[in-house]
Amino acid sequence: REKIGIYPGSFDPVTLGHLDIIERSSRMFDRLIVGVLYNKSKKALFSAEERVKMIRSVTGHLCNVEVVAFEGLSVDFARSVGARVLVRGLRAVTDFEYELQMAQTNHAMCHNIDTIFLTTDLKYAYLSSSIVKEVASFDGNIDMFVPEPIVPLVRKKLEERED
Ligand code: COD
Repeated sequence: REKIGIYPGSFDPVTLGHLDIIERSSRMFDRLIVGVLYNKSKKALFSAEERVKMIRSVTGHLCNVEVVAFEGLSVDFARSVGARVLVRGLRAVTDFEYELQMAQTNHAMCHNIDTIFLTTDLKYAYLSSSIVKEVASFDGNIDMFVPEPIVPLVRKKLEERED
């Protein structure tokens, strides 16, 4: 039986911290499916399709990684692709409470799905998609936060929004 894991998230946009979790967790499964949540609110900067494309463009070197958009509960998404493990990243204690609650809710809804947590690489411990958007919106340099091909896309998107 194939070992399939899912890594669900917003990835608005994908950061080097996310990419590190994708690379490391892809080695633990036969297939890792990155699940991009469709606009849970209309607040996302990038559409789900754009986010999927961006993640694909930076994971081409990982041949067991697939990227798809999903709607609804992540446990339903996991079931639909035959995954029993949900991967999440932990940065600091501030992530912990929310992550624990979500993992427990997911487990209560679906007993045969477990969540595993990978601790962030220290280099990326402070990084989040919101920080990237914040810095970029003030014209700050985001080169050290997101994979190289993502930098101009974030700039362009923010410029379009200002118009
Ligand atoms: N280093 C390591 N890990 C990181 C870093 C970093 N620098 N930055 C982020 N991460 C981790 C996050 O901790 C998270 O685990 C993952 O990467 C994705 O992060 P985000 O911020 O892109 O995604 P989230 O946290 O907004 O994703 C939330 C979900 C979409 C997974 C969640 O809302 C969800 O499952 N929604 C669907 C409805 C549902 O099932 N809800 C849960 C039951 S109530």
